Amino acid sequence: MSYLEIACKAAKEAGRMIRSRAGGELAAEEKSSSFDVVTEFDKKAEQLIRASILEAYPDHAFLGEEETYHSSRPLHEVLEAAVDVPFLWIVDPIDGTTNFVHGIPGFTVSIGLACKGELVLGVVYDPSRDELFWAEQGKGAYLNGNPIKVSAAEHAAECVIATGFMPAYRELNIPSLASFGKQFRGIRVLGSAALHMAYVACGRLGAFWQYGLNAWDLAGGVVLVREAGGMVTDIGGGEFGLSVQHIICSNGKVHPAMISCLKQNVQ
Ligand code: 2AM
Ligand code: CA
Ligand code: CA
Ligand code: CA
Repeated sequence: MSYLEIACKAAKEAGRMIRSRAGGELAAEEKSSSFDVVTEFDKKAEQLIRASILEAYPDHAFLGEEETYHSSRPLHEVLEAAVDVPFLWIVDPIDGTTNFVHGIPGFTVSIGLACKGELVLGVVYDPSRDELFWAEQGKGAYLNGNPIKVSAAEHAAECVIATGFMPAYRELNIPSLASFGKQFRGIRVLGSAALHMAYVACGRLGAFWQYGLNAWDLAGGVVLVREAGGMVTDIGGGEFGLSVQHIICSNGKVHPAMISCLKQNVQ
């Protein structure tokens, strides 16, 4: 099986497993705070994906959100070293754990593959809607087998956009809502960064921005957005890299409007 087939299969298996448990009697354990929770299913899904990938490719490296939490090696060090790693799989087993715990649709499985620090493949699976998004560098982006493209909207007023709130950046992000709200058609907070990126890729959203994300939140979505004809940069319009935490994804056309709204926010 190809890398893409393995990633799609693992995402679907993990997604089906978690779908049956969403909103049920889940023991949500607090990680850093009550805003940061994990369940046994985040861990089980990650183990399932890890096992599928490493069984197929035993010499590949693996970075999962939940195992990283217990690792003594700082994340920035792992990401800086990624340029020398031929194959690094970056996995968020449940992106949108808060949705999952509360039984709200919009939690996803996100899998990305980086070769020497560059993302080359991304898969995002939304089990609630049975939507599988995938993309491979140079080969286009797809939703359940059909090619997808970013929105053709030229102007902010034609676009619905989305964001998310990391607790540490809540104060910083709230003022920007006013300037986005004046220019764009609507703002959504769906609760999964990977889902937001998949929705930018298929044109449902015109753009997405968020402060404070980590590589596993983004790894599945970056190639999707790029292959669908969109743009991924840092919050100032600078180049994306695995260590970038403040992000803008868009259809490209409204990227300047996004940057300008966020600049107003910082001033
Ligand atoms: P997670 O569910 O995998 O933790 C929601 O704003 C987005 O931010 C999700 O992609 C979510 O990923 C991520 N996120 C990470 N840590 C978070 C936290 N402590 N609180 C809220 N969202 C968090
Ligand atoms: Ca988390
Ligand atoms: Ca996440
Ligand atoms: Ca997660």
